[in-house]
Amino acid sequence: MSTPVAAVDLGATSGRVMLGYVGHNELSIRPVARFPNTPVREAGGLHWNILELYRSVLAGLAAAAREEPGLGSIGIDTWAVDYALLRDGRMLGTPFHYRDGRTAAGVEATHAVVSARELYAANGLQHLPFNTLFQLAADRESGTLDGADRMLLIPDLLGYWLTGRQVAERTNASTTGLLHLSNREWDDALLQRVDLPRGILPELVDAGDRIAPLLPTMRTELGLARDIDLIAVGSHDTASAVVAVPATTSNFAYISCGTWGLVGVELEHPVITEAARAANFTNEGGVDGRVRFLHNVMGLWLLSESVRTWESDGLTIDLPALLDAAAAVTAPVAVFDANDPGLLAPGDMPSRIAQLCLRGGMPMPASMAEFVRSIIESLADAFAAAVRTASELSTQRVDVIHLVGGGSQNDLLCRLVADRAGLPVLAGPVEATAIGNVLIQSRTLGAVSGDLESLRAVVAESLPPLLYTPRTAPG
Ligand code: LFR
Repeated sequence: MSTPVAAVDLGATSGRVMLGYVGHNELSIRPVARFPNTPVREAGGLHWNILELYRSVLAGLAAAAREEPGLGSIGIDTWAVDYALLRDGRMLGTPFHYRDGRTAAGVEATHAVVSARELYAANGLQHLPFNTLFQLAADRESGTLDGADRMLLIPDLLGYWLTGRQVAERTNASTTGLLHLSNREWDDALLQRVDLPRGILPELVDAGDRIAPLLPTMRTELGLARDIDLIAVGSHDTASAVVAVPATTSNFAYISCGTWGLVGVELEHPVITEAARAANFTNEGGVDGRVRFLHNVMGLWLLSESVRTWESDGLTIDLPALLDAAAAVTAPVAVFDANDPGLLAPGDMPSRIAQLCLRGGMPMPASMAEFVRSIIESLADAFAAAVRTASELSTQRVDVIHLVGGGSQNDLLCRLVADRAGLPVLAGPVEATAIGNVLIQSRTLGAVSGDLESLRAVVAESLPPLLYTPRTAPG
């Protein structure tokens, strides 16, 4: 029997604690707790309800310990870029949500001293207005940084509360914009140039490292029978998801589709050409030193924010029925730019989409079903285009697209991506992120061994993906 491990996986709309079991060529995973992640807006901005999330994580871990008293370890992953500021170990304020608008001031202040080109050469990141370095610059400009002596990314913050040790796991640290691409160490020269305090950044660790045992008080609180370690996993959720792509060839692209659609290829070396910068492709750090060469497409956010708008207008939405109705739409619908930055902030998504259609001279969706069809067609179009661009820019051949995460359950999306890309789509697993988290813990515990290819073979064997064959030739 394999040693059970607990994966804490927090996404932008919901969190979960899963129990995972990995043995030689077998893997299984089951949820022990699921809870919503609902941001809160106050006069000062949009925030994560971090204490509520932490409470839910603790309750989930306690449930995991009850179900599996022999629990072997814990790993934590969340969305990237966001952080808490601390002083003397205490959190200052409530972490901001990356969709908060305060970052514009940080982008401006940063670009005043270092150009977008220079930044790309140093950190290899696509420009996203919420990259950590822009958020920190905004905090410096507003005085929010004053008095802080530590910055902890969200998974590292939760890990600190569990173990008392402050670290920065490298895959997630790579999304800050403050790691140098050449050695993936904190970039002292850049920090100095952009006037951010080096001292707030903790020691770096790698996925697979043992961070520390849980604090004795936490062990008691969770009802754990013995000492266990918090193990660093790909703490950036997308890094964990890419670990669990059930690829059996090296010529694959991935789409990790949840709130965002992260579309790209895995590489050994970064690509920081001018063409890659212009296409806004990022070189994020992957597990085992791989490079996640990808582009952020808006993802299912477009759908969830539309549903939220309709519901706040008093409408009752039956999402499965709405998706069926969208699949049955036969009239041609508008394909808008799913990468449009105007779609980033929370708000009235249907109106913004209608505006995009109007500006593009495209037919306005006439019903809710047509709206949803238009969203999914537009996402599929952007996904297919990003796969093509990733392949061209990296010269990595792509024979198959792996679509993992929540979006892999959306039959229409998978079918349309296959058709628009002219490539087979292999859909699943849905819980790729938690599985990647479980696999890296299990490798550290010795339940499984080998490189990412061996881990992926275990996923492919245990959770075979669903094939969508394109009805068109490659475009
Ligand atoms: C996906 C994700 C993306 C990151 C975005 C913001 O959950 O982690 O990879 O760009 O959220 O953190």
